Amino acid sequence: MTVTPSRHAEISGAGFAGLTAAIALARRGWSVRVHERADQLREQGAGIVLWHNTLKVLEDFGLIDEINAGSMTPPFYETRVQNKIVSDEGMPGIWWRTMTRPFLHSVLAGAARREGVEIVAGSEVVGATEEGVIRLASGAELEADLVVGADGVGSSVRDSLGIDYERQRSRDGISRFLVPRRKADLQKIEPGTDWDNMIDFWNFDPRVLRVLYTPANDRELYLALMAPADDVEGSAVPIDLDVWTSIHPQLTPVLEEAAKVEGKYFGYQTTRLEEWTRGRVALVGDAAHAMCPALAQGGGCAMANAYTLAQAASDAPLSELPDALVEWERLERPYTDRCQTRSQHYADTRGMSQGNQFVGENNETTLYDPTDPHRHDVAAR
Ligand code: 5PR
Repeated sequence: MTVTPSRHAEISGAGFAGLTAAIALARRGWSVRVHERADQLREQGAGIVLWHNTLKVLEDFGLIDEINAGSMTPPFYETRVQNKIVSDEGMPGIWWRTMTRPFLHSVLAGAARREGVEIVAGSEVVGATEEGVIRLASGAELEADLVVGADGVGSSVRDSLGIDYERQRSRDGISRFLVPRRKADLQKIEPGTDWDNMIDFWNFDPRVLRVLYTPANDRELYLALMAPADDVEGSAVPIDLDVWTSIHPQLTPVLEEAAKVEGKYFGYQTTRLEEWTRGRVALVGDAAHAMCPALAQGGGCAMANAYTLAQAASDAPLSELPDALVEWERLERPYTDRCQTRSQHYADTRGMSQGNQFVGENNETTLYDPTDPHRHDVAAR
């Protein structure tokens, strides 16, 4: 690890990408300030699956014990269509953990603070320049050697630099909930089912409504409810309990819990930027590459790219930092581009209903190791 003192980074966004970049930079000797426009530092989202690529980053940060203590690996990954099992696999050889987003966020925020990162809540970054100056909503301007735009799909950092992008939408979308497990009640309905499995329940007839059931720990269950955007009842939040229980009656206890939660429906989308960097500014996470969640790699690519960005920026002489960012994008972006294309494909075709797709080239980013210094050797040969 190169330790490069007296380098300073300003980061917009204290989500998973921004905090990962912050930790990785601070561990390489940078002084780091993270701006979060929300008044409180917390994660609004529900659940997440982390794979090898992100777990390697968390391992490098020394956070695996903490992550393990608050997460789980479901014994099987099961897919059902019209409540018939089409695949049920133990995901051999794949390192994966399920957890809640608030939990992952608190682990990252805690680690960032321990590494000396300054996190400022209620501080909104409205723009940046390629010379490395950020502008706050308050009018203040701050200079940095590196600016990281980790400010989400609506990124002000990206838009202030005039970086153009395409947006591709899918016909489906999702609302997500954290609810109590209610395992005993589920077992009363289906005693033979292992309610610790991750189960992807698809239904096409009489209507397209899908429930992705993901235990996140002993107490909490992550439910993702997918419906076409043009299904007014199916995409309503709070959810229409009668509609959902009529299609998925075996999930009634946990759907009842989801119906109590406010929630928000998000349409699936992919954004592709003309470039991820401009001068001393680099974009990571949804600011750079919003993607469909089919392969569960939005957070994974965000954290992997934030980590490798910190590496690339630390290894370069400061005067050559803009070129180093261009080179970082050239090396790392193709993995994310391919993952976005695959995830969009599975969203458009509803192909996850065919059973476990975590095989072959679909696992390219899942199994990626951002901490391996030789990771590009094969591609370069
Ligand atoms: N997999 C995961 C997930 O959270 C979602 C999807 C697939 C882990 C929804 O966010 O296809 O929608 C999906």
